[in-house]
Amino acid sequence: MKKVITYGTFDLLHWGHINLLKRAKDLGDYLIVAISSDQFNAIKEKEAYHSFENRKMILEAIRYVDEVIAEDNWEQKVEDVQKHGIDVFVMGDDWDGKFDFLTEYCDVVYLPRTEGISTTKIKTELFEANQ
Ligand code: C2G
Repeated sequence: MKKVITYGTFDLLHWGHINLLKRAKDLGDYLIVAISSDQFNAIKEKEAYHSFENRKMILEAIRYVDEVIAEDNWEQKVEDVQKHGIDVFVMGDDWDGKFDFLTEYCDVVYLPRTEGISTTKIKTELFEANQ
């Protein structure tokens, strides 16, 4: 069984996230998603609308996702890859090159980001629409 992992906040889930998750799953047989905890989001200077628990519940409902774990820090990726027997690490290419150190442990794939959608865009447009 080929195992794939990806990391992210996945707040206000949208079709760009789904595109990423679908392509990630297509690279193997089992997809683990490590969702940033609320505490780690603070470190990333991101404030998610949905709590970790609710973002986890939403991701677990997606057909492409087989398991959801917590992402609590920047340093856990090597341990996660080894502990879960990961074959492929996947991220959107806004992270291109940032996780190449993992090539020692698994394949590293950066997939093109989906243009035209982002959580920030959703927040901004909803805010402006309600002025
Ligand atoms: N993504 C995408 N297309 C978009 C928006 C997001 O392909 N239009 C991808 C991102 O490239 C990322 C994933 O969806 O691979 C999750 O995006 P975010 O929730 O914004 O995650 P991020 O804050 O980048 O967290 O340790 C890694 C970090 O936790 C990544």
